[in-house]
Amino acid sequence: MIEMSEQVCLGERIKSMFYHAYNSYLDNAFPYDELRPLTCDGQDTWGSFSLTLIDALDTLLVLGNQTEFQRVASILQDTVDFDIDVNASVFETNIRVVGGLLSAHLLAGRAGMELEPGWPCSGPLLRMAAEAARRLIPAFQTPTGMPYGTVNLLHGVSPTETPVTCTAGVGTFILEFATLSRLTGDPTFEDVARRALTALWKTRSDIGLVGNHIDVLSKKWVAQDAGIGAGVDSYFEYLVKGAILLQDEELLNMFHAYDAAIQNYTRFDDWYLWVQMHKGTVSMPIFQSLEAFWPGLQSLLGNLDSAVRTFQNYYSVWRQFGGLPEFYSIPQGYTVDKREGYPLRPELIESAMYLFRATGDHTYLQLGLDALESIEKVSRTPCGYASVKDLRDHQLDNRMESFFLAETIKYLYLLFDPTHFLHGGGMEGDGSWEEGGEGGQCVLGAGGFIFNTEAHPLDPAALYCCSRHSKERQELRDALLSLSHPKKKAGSQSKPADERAGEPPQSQSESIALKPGEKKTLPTLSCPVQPFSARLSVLGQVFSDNS
Ligand code: DMJ
Repeated sequence: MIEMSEQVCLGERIKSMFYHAYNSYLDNAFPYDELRPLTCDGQDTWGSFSLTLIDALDTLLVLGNQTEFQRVASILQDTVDFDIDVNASVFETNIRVVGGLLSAHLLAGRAGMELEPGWPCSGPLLRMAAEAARRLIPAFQTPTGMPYGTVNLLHGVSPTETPVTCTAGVGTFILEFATLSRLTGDPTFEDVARRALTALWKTRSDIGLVGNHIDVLSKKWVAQDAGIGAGVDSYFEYLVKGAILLQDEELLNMFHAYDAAIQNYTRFDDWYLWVQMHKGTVSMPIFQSLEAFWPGLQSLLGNLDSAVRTFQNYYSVWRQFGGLPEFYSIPQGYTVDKREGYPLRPELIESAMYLFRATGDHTYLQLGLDALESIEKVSRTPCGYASVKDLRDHQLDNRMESFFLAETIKYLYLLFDPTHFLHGGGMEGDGSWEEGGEGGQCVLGAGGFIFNTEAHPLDPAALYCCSRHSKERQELRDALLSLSHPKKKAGSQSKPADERAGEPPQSQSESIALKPGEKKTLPTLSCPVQPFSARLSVLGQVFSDNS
């Protein structure tokens, strides 16, 4: 049992871990992407956009530091430029940069920032997120709609770019891209993400599984290992979280179909193995540290028993090594050659957070305490926290990935703070909701928060509110157009989505056709009131009617 007073102290320790790493990054590595914690300098890794600062921005607010959040948000607006000749990973830029900027934009109200009229449907951080995402759109212009893995932010896709990419690299866009579309009113982003998802869904095997790497031009599976870990993981995560964020039953149905095949072919004693996607025969009997997000995802779906048992398996590996090795051979009960490292990944802590929220069982706090102690003991350097190259002898690597501050620290902190506003559950009047939108008609945070795969929280209420504003504006526009051009069909002035790509989104705060001083009255938003049939989305957790 970890008492409340101890949980509060642990929260303070986690904060000081954050500032040790964050201040070292600012002092020694900014404006590079990442800190090198052994040589105490910086390097560009996934691009050249001060990645750690973007990724860590919302963590500042999670830890309660409004002033630093405001300062950094303004530095980023002044210094980050996406108009650069850099080859960037489409996946990583989306989850870390677009996701980080979107959540910072959505949290800007709570951070006490000066908000422009119309926020959260407009704002400088939202425009930055849209600008970053727009640079990724050329990657989606393939015959299948599945994106290339890499794009040059200035020139688009190189003619020599490989068409082979991983499954997660195709199916991990719907959260950020639908958020962008629904906040800005520009459908391009959500359209390309959905097209990629539909194309991927159609490539599943006869037994209902997807492989690991696919050719986005020919739709041929190049690596045919099916599993829930590296190369695939966040595809499944986004089907579930996309279903919750967007109240989209089709995405949930896709996940359930995959899950039936996953349970049937890959699950053994609550471990998940890798199997051949067409035959279902075991190809690799290993557990990968990236798979540790799965119990958390299961808990969102209400599959608690299964989640608890799988978590116990993974926690036993953590206890064996004081961290999760990248690969672990299940039959041998040991690490796999050349995969003995632990780059300070968040996944097991993330699952612990969801499972503690769902069960209140202190086993999950104990994992948090174990993680905190081993990271302090093994990884702390005078200049930050270093990835573990080998968990057997605790050799270190000169790298601190940006997800350490975006995810690992954030989930650890949230695990020990069960009343944090990001867990949702606020009661009206307790100050945990805020207003936004024109005339304060959006009640933000009322529907809980959905974390993207880089732990950046997104607010379903903001999406709902802005897309409703946008729809109402469109209806008004159509009505006015049909008055001035009675023969033109309503809506016919809108360009198709592909023609709109590259144009700036229409501002949601722009006032159209209202007389001076006139204000359109909108009903107050609480949260989506008509979820899809027979399922309820409550505070980010989906339960069956009979659960
Ligand atoms: C993060 O960038 C994301 O969580 C991603 O989905 C998987 N890899 C890292 C963390 O391990």
